[in-house]
Amino acid sequence: MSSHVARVFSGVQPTGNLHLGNYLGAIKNFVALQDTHPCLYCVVDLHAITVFQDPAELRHNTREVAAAFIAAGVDPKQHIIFNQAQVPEHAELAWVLNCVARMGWLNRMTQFKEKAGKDREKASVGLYVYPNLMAADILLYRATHVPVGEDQKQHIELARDIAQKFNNDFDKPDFFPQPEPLIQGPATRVMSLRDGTKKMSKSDPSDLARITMLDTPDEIARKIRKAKTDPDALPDTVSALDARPEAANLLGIYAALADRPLAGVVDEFAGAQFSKLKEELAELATATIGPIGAEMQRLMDDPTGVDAALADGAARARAIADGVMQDVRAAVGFLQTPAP
Ligand code: AQP
Repeated sequence: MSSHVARVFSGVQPTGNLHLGNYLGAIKNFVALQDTHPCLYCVVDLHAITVFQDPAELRHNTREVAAAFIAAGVDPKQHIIFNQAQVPEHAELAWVLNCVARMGWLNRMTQFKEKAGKDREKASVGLYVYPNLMAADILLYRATHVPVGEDQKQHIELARDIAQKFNNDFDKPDFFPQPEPLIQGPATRVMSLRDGTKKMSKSDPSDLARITMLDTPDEIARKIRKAKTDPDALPDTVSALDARPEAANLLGIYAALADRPLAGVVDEFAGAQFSKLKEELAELATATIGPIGAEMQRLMDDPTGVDAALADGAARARAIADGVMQDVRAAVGFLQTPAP
């Protein structure tokens, strides 16, 4: 039995084009967890620079992700929202964990292989050790639960392995908890609207592939209208969706936005044409995402409120991180001079 108190941590990169996949896979679940857990939600700017970011855009995108957290319903007073660079202990713990994690473990990470592509020699060293920084983000707060989309499962498993090796290496069996991924809801892997076999992603060259949190109602409706389909009517069982990626994606998005189980949504649209589903999905998406985008826009018009929430959150995050980092330094054997 772990003696650690339950605590939630998760992060989103400020790399622009925040989309429906980020919302349904992560941010919507952040909001739900606030009722049951103390939560820290981080704009992970240190992760973003593993691929070059224009500095002015990085500042803008950092505020935009924080605005998305708040607009979606995260309460920055009851919980903590902050950007990673304001808490330098993330980088400090990441260094220690670089020395705990093994090369062989990182070599298995599929996200690095996908993001580095064929030209692996030209990828930044940061992109390669990204999962160690992610483990540091979580363990710095001894977080026990991490709400993420399906694509992050392998990184959380690595964080568990790193936590366990640290505990074993330094003979402190309960030093770090084993963080649990929370991959929840009917849309844990939202797919591209142009290709139901590809993940919806910020970097897809086609803007039609994703619905962004700042799309206007007209843009949302247009993208759903143009979404790829297949020629058949919608199926009447969930298992039939295995062979129907585009139907699976649109029905999954509908279920997640409506907060309903997928089976009920499949029943409702069984035998209908895609056009009916698209019409109702456009209406639902506009009603649910539209107000969040409008509130994000309002917060971004004068970002002083967002900046204040991030500064206040960083100070409170740092108070937790400082205590854990002192324990880490002591465990590793770093000499610490007490403050005068
Ligand atoms: N398509 C998705 N479906 C469900 N969840 C998703 N997430 C990302 N894409 C989907 C979840 O969103 C959270 C924040 O992700 P991130 O900021 O780390 O961004 P990312 O994974 O780099 O986003 P993209 O869109 O996948 O970017 P690129 O274009 O770089 O590949 C995470 O919890 C993630 O699981």
